Amino acid sequence: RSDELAEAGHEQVVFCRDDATGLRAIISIHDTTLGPALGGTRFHPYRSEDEALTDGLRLAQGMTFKAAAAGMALGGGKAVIIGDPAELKSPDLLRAYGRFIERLGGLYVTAADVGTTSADLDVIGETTRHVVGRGEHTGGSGDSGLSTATGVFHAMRAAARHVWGVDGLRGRTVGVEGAGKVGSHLVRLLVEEGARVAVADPCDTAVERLRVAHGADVRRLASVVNAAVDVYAPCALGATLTPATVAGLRARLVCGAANNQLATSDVDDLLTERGITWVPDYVANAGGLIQVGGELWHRTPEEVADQVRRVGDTAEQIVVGAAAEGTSTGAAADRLVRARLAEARRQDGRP
Ligand code: NAI
Ligand code: K
Repeated sequence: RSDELAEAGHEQVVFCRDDATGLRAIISIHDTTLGPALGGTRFHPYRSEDEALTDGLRLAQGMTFKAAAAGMALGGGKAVIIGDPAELKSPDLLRAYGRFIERLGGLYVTAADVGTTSADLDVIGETTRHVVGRGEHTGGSGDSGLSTATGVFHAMRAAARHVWGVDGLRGRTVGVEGAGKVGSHLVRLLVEEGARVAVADPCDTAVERLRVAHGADVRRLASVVNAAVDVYAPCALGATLTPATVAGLRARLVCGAANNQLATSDVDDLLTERGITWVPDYVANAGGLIQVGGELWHRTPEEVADQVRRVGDTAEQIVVGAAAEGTSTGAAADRLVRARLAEARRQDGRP
């Protein structure tokens, strides 16, 4: 395992196995300083247990940062189930998995991720109380794409004020990569704001739906990362910011929903050197976590919407703070997170 992960200092890692259903899962709890570790369950055909562990540990740490940056009383955790969901997933396996979560007594709370759906969470919820993100008919808050898109939108507006010195995105051209559950809502919010939108998505139906809804306000490009746009919004896959794409970026602002946007950690500094403002991914895309966290505390939709709006305030604090201190935005966001964790430990009387 990499030194980086060893240094991350996870609190607890639980290996789960149920031979009757073929379940092999790893629950990684990174940090519970701020609250219970919340993070989704990824169901993926990892090639080895080691690969699954590495992915789970990395994702769990990411959740600690996402929750702390959003100012939530939540820690970071994530679970991975090893196997092809299309072949291995069964109600019995999900129920067996739920029993393992239940045993942790609420220290870990699960949600959906790649390979799991709200319907799966309903089944997991038959054997554990510690699950959020279920369907609306079973008391959950439903799909989180709109909350995530709204948070990205507020972050983008706040950062745009810093970049161009004027409020709003009217007249700016925004390149949205990925027109899925998040990207499609983001496109609508941008069009309503008066921005021009270019979308890239290999899926014809996803783009066609947007063209029908918004007409000439949305055009399609094969790729937006190096297109002539003011803002680049990665909302598909991670790792699209590489030394090569950053060298070719024409946008002055990067703000999107995709997780782990930096292909390598040095890209953060390359963006700063080129004078491009990057809203760190885990800051911009916290809206979904805010929504499912709201389920835990029985928040009203208005309270959740208000906290999603504050994603913009956090983004502003980070881009302004980075500029003032002459660091990258990634470093400024990490500083904010470490300060919040240290403050919480101090209040608990912990070293
Ligand atoms: P999704 O699966 O609904 O949509 C992704 C879209 O990207 C699909 O339409 C797909 O065709 C398209 N796509 C795939 N490869 C592409 C490429 N190379 N170029 C352009 N488009 C491509 O996923 P969703 O839920 O919209 O999430 C988007 C991203 O945001 C993911 O990285 C996800 O991890 C992240 N995210 C999502 C949250 C949520 O609440 N849904 C919360 C936080 C992060
Ligand atoms: K997620």
